[in-house]
Amino acid sequence: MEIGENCVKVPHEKPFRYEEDGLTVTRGSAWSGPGCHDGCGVLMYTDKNGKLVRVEGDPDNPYNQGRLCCRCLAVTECVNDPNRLRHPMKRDPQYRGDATKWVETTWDEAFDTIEERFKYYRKNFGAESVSFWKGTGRDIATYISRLAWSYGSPNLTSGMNGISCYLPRVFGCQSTVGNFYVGDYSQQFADRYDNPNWKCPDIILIWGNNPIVSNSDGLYGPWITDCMHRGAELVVIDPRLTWLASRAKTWLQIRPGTDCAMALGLANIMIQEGIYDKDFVEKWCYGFDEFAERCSEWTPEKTEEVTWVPKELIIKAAREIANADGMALQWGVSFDQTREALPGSQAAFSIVAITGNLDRPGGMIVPPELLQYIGGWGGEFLGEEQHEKMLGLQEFPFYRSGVTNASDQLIIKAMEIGEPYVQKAAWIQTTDLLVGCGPDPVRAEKALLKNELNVGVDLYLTVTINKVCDYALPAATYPERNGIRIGDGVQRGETINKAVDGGDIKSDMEINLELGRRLRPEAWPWENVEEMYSYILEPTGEKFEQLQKDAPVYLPFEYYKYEKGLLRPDGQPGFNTRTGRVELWSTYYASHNIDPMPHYTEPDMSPYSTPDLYEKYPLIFGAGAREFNTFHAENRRQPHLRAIKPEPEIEINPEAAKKFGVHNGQWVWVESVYGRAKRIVKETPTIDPRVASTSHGWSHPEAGLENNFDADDLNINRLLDWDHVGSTGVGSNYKSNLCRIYPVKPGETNRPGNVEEEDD
Ligand SMILES: Nc1nc2c(c(=O)[nH]1)N[C@H]1C(S)=C(S)[C@@H](COP(=O)(O)OP(=O)(O)OC[C@H]3O[C@@H](n4cnc5c(=O)[nH]c(N)nc54)[C@H](O)[C@@H]3O)O[C@H]1N2
Ligand SMILES: Nc1nc2c(c(=O)[nH]1)N[C@H]1C(S)=C(S)[C@@H](COP(=O)(O)OP(=O)(O)OC[C@H]3O[C@@H](n4cnc5c(=O)[nH]c(N)nc54)[C@H](O)[C@@H]3O)O[C@H]1N2
Ligand code: SF4
Ligand SMILES: [Mo]
Repeated sequence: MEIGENCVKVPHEKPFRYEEDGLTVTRGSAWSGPGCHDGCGVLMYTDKNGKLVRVEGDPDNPYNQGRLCCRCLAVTECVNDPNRLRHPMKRDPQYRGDATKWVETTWDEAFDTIEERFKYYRKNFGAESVSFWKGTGRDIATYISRLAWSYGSPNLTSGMNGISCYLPRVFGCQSTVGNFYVGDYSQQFADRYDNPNWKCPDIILIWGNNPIVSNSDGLYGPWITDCMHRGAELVVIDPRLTWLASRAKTWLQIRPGTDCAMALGLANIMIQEGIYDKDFVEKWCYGFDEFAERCSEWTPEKTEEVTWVPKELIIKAAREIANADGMALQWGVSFDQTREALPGSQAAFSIVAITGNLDRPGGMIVPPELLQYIGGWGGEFLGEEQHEKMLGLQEFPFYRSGVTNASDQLIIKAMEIGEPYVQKAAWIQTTDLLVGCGPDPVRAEKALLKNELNVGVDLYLTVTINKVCDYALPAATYPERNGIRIGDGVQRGETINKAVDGGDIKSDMEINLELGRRLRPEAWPWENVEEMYSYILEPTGEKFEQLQKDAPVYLPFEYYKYEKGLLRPDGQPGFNTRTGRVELWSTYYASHNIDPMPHYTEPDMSPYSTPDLYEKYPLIFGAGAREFNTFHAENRRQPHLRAIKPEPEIEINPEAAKKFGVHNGQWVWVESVYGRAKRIVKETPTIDPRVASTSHGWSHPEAGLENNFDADDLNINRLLDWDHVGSTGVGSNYKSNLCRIYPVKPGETNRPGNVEEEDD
């Protein structure tokens, strides 16, 4: 489609770069780094010396309407940070772990060596001997996938056991309706809340998500409060009393990891009371009777027993959701971070279906996609033979259903034992794997150390790079580079516009283009990244340089696509499934030998699945609830952000504090069967006495890289393990494990050489 033809361009009074009060202003959007998935409209102010002096929200950008959260407001503290990695660095592999042994090198030397080594491994051991780690990936993921696949390696991975971010929800949704749907907050319209076709949701069901804090998956959190101002009410399902939960009509304080049971229980009430959308179900749903039968065992009593939520509240919530004239499901990573993540996501999405909230104003919508590179870019270069070697494909047949990530668990194992084939090198780009991304960092570190060559690409010399890498390549922040926005429900065309010259650094895209060109020239035919962006934008008819001026550009949008034949490739009315209907009984899951309907499974560790363990570790803990000021392992060294929350806390009920003999403000060890990490007790009366919650990604940069920023002591992922994933290879438990708590004694540490290490 031509941009311009039926598209809405937001009018700009000024060009994308202009002068104001002695400063240069560059209009653009914010993507990583530092980390975020959102892409809010920004105005970047640079002074005469080219230094970034402040960043403001662009009031003309409909996405954020002039607002910014603290991480963008403080981005100057990252861009101008003297501690940034400013030149390519290398270190002799025999000194891995020694922060004093890094020496500066040139880009040419780094590229030459990496090219030579990667070609050598490909020739002698197969390209599958090199793994590519991308963490949350951001818009960089697209280019990492092309690098891995064009090189010939199928072992591209996130570093999150069981690919437990986003993907399980996407599958849960697609298994039912064939597309990925998001809540309708008017984000697809350039005139936003004023658009006459839009309707505010009556109810926003915030489930395992904290959008005000996390702005996750293409949603800008303040849209929720915008909708509340316009009459939307909230039902929140969360073990914690979040800011939004405290303003909800109904808050279901759920036992972590039991969301699937809750979904089946809610659906059962709607079905028993006949308050589901009978018309929609009759016309459009497949397998309703079987689904109703499956739900029937989930009486309010049983649902209460499993989820720990009083049945009266569950019934109240079911009625509120079912009776809403427009309900948006705002769900989060908690669904992905349970072991059996697929049925849980499927169950939750079934509620959207039986309440008829698909493709309607104020319900759930299929956002128009400018560019579809969400599953990766460049798969055609991998070839069938190499794809067959992707780790996970043999063990988890579900991976054949279009899963583009290899199993990180199995890559770690291959590094350890050389089976089913050897591992020689790792490319670690935009992830601090050993500080908060993957579980069990001790094991991951040992495995990575077996590789001959590890390369890290980051804004900083991170703990991961210091512990295991031989090269560190400095990447650019968003004010220092050009880019285009891809992925995450993009309903608009945006560019990232360079405002600052970062010196001897390169953008991730430049790095990947250069290395890609050396390793597989035909996959990277572009002279520069701007040419590459224009190539990607070809289907839209817009060139990068033009989009810079025009952005944001909004695509046309329609509701009720399923009635108009706009969802299916064959142009017929209906949903994009085999039956053309919403499949409450999923033919897609059935064809992959998965139970076609959702069923509940207890978490790996729980008071009921492991009662003996529960006696020793009598607290359920969730690791990783997001905080405003930090993005995973990032932002700990930006003074204004750190000041918001200087230290890692664990929220426990005062009753639990008493039971464990600890008190508010005290440093404690939080320990599971796998390991322990330090936290400060935050007595929180609103949390269940049997449940604890903490954030992840913690380090103390002030402790110095020679001490690995204290990450050995602070990384909560030491309490998690690589072994347990869902039966499909998708999903793992980050948010429902068992722990105990005890005070830290003076001098106690997890640093190598201590007791815990020797026990390993
Ligand atoms: N316990 C626990 N662990 C979790 C989670 C949880 O909830 N609980 N969540 C999981 C989830 S959902 C995710 S997605 C992962 C995320 O895990 P990661 O992807 O590792 O997340 P970050 O710490 O944001 O990013 C890591 C590194 O990227 C660098 N970086 C930032 N921007 C850029 C850039 O533009 N270019 C480059 N090259 N580097 C950049 C940062 O400096 C940082 O060192 O963590 C997972 N780990
Ligand atoms: N500031 C900030 N923003 C971020 C990130 C960040 O690190 N910092 N990370 C980004 C990434 S990669 C992701 S994936 C998203 C994730 O964004 P969210 O989905 O919002 O992630 P969380 O804060 O981990 O979890 C949301 C809520 O789920 C609750 N919860 C925990 N366990 C359960 C459970 O078993 N059931 C239910 N129903 N609720 C539960 C937690 O208490 C929390 O309030 O955020 C993105 N945005
Ligand atoms: S959500 Fe916050 S950090 Fe992310 S782009 Fe918007 S303002 Fe920046
Ligand atoms: Mo994530």
